[in-house]
Amino acid sequence: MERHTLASLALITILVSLVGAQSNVDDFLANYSTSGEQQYYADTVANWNVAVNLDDDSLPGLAAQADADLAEWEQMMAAQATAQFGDLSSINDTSKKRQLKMIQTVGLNLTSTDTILLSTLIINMTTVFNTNRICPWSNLTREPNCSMPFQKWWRIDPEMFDRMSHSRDYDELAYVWTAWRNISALNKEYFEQYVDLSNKGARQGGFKDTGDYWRSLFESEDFKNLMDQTFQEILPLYEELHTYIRRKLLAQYPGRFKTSAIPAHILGNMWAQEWTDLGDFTTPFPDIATVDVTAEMLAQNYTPLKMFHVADDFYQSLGLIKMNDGFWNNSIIEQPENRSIVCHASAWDFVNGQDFRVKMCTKVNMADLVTIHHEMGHIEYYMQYAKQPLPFRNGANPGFHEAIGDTMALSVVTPQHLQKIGLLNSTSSNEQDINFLFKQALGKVAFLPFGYLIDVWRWSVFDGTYNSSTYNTGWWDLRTKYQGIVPPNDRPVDAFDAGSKSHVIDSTPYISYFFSEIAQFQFYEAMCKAANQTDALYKCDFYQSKAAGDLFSGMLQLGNSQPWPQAMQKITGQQNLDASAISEYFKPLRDWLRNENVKAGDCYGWDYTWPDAVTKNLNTPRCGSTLA
Ligand SMILES: *[C@@H]1O[C@H](CO)[C@@H](O)[C@H](O)[C@H]1NC(C)=O
Ligand SMILES: *[C@@H]1O[C@H](CO)[C@@H](O)[C@H](O)[C@H]1NC(C)=O
Ligand SMILES: *[C@@H]1O[C@H](CO)[C@@H](O)[C@H](O)[C@H]1NC(C)=O
Ligand SMILES: *[C@@H]1O[C@H](CO)[C@@H](O)[C@H](O)[C@H]1NC(C)=O
Ligand SMILES: *[C@@H]1O[C@H](CO)[C@@H](O)[C@H](O)[C@H]1NC(C)=O
Ligand SMILES: *[C@@H]1O[C@H](CO)[C@@H](O)[C@H](O)[C@H]1NC(C)=O
Ligand SMILES: *[C@@H]1O[C@H](CO)[C@@H](O)[C@H](O)[C@H]1NC(C)=O
Ligand SMILES: *[C@@H]1O[C@H](CO)[C@@H](O)[C@H](O)[C@H]1NC(C)=O
Ligand SMILES: *[C@@H]1O[C@H](CO)[C@@H](O)[C@H](O)[C@H]1NC(C)=O
Ligand SMILES: *[C@@H]1O[C@H](CO)[C@@H](O)[C@H](O)[C@H]1NC(C)=O
Ligand SMILES: *[C@@H]1O[C@H](CO)[C@@H](O)[C@H](O)[C@H]1NC(C)=O
Ligand SMILES: CC(=O)N[C@H]1CO[C@H](CO)[C@@H](O)[C@@H]1O
Ligand SMILES: [Zn+2]
Repeated sequence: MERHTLASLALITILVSLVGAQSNVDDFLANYSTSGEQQYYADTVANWNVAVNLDDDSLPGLAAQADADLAEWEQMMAAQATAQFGDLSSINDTSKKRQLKMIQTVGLNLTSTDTILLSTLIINMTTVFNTNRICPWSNLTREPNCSMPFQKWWRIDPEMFDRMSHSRDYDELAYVWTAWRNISALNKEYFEQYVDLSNKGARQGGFKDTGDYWRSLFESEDFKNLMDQTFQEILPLYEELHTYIRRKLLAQYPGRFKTSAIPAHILGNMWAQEWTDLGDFTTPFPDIATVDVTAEMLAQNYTPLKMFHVADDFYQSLGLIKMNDGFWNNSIIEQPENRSIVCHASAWDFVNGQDFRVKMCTKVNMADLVTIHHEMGHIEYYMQYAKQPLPFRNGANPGFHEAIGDTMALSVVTPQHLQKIGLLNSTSSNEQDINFLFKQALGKVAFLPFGYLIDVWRWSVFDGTYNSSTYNTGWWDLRTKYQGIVPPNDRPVDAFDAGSKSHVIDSTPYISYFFSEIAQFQFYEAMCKAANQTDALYKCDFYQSKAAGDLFSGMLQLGNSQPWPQAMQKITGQQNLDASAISEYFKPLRDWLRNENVKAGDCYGWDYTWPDAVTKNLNTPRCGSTLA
């Protein structure tokens, strides 16, 4: 492959500006798409290879080089576009103008050397994350047993995840939680270097810092404010759930905590981001048949492959595009025995219109069935917009991308649908409905403050509000303020607890998940209307509705060819992100929780400061203030 040095890049820029006047926009854009497909393909292959084989030391270097080649090509095209078309004031066609504007913006603008360094830092952090292990906990002595052979030590996935979900031993949970953060702290120096370098690239790309660049992808004036307003809208719902769950946890772990904010390690998840696994002792009506179909899936000998086919069938039932041969041939859907891979599920677009893959360490359970629909949503979006010009082969914004598969899953997990596919004998009753909505809330409502705060934290890191000596105190300020949780022990001064989350160290923006959690209910509501579903929103299953599928694909096919409010309009008939659909969905549960919390005479909220909250009693926060 031809390599351009910086000097030749400058020369090309000069040459192009001399002869550029004659070139025409269509030629330039056609060339951009053709050569871009090759560039993106090569880079995607190199990064895929690393993710599926962390044991091969030669692969990270190749991926970093591929990233640098791609970056160099993007910079060259940006320079050409600017040399030929200047500030685009002479381009009248809005679509072409939008494409050229995107081509002229490279985001992180770094030299090859710096791009390689940046990629290497991220890969190194990912490797630390995915290859370290901790000593297993001994049930006998109730402490870690480091005499076990290394092969039996616990990985983040599946062993640590499994213990965080299923252990009900307060001390074991605290051990796993803390040990994982000890590993995370190994990445702190890498992360500091990553922040500096990424910011340098953002500034050289014309942005204030990396957070400014990431937010620009949403094309919204005052995006921070839009997110904060949206969060405030759903906060009262979160507080009802928080209050209810805290009461259950106080009963489950009597005397173990006295804080109004909940200890972060007992919420059934490594990051307390979803509380779904607390169902065994928090379900509103425990005697009613469970809405979790994991046991039934196991009884029916479901395999990961079968789960993927169930998802593909659902998409096809709406008339959407089915997964292609390459998808089935090349995806990795089970954790290999013989090597480390990045287990965190992901969906890959090789940007050549044919090659789409998922990588996932699938387990047979209901949560992974939902995750499969999520990842397949990314693939469906890739396939739907594959015919767009290259610059538009993206989600309407990054939040849309996260919402596609989740919108499908909202329909799939309804008892109504699970009954249709033979996984549940529905006994539709009020109690079952509340159990169902409660399970959904442990996943989706519990997630809202977490989905919001990750990037509130990172924006503040990138803009310098937090520096390396305040990473951790800043992190816990936000965790307590928004989620109402506290760490189970005093954190060491050099801790890097934010780095315990994969998206933070692999440089994946996160606010998109928050956006998605709101928008997916808007999409779902719109598709339910198209399918003529007139019952309560949370009961809607649009399985087999071509009308719903057509509405969806009309939006998906747009890709990023128009600003996201246009895509929102296309599916919902209006342009705004809006929490009214999620609020309507959870309304029966919110009323039920309110009633329970009031009956128990409980207080709402928590102390917003950390670590002071650790020493305060439960009843200090805003008793009754959200009861109005
Ligand atoms: C596009 O590529 C063709 C051949 O690859 C070349 O002749 C033409 O000048 C290019 N056009 C532009 C606008 O770069
Ligand atoms: C992974 O890398 C190791 C070390 O280079 C190599 O032996 C192995 O064959 C690779 N596995 C796959 C599936 O590529
Ligand atoms: C763009 O529009 C302006 C004013 O509408 C017109 O004068 C100009 O010729 C147009 N340019 C092109 C390239 O079509
Ligand atoms: C990445 O990790 C490798 C292996 O541990 C190390 O040699 C290299 O210096 C690290 N790279 C950076 C940029 O820190
Ligand atoms: C410890 O107990 C848990 C159940 O609480 C069990 O799943 C696990 O296998 C036990 N571990 C060992 C090493 O026996
Ligand atoms: C610790 O692990 C070793 C090696 O497997 C085993 O022999 C020993 O019994 C374990 N100790 C406890 C307390 O579980
Ligand atoms: C975490 O690291 C600290 C030292 O920084 C050590 O004292 C502690 O025992 C470790 N905890 C676990 C659970 O690994
Ligand atoms: C990238 O940085 C170089 C060197 O500072 C600069 O010449 C170029 O205009 C920048 N490109 C973009 C697209 O910002
Ligand atoms: C998928 O695998 C089958 C069987 O090995 C093969 O015939 C087919 O060409 C492959 N298709 C793609 C697109 O990889
Ligand atoms: C539903 O009930 C029937 C009859 O009792 C039983 O055979 C079947 O296994 C049940 N299916 C599920 C999914 O529970
Ligand atoms: C939905 O209902 C409307 C009005 O009754 C009807 O015109 C339309 O065909 C129905 N659509 C579907 C998909 O059933
Ligand atoms: C109520 C509200 O937020 N309205 C906004 C909806 O979106 C349009 C266009 O994006 C804005 O102009 C409105 O202010
Ligand atoms: Zn995703």
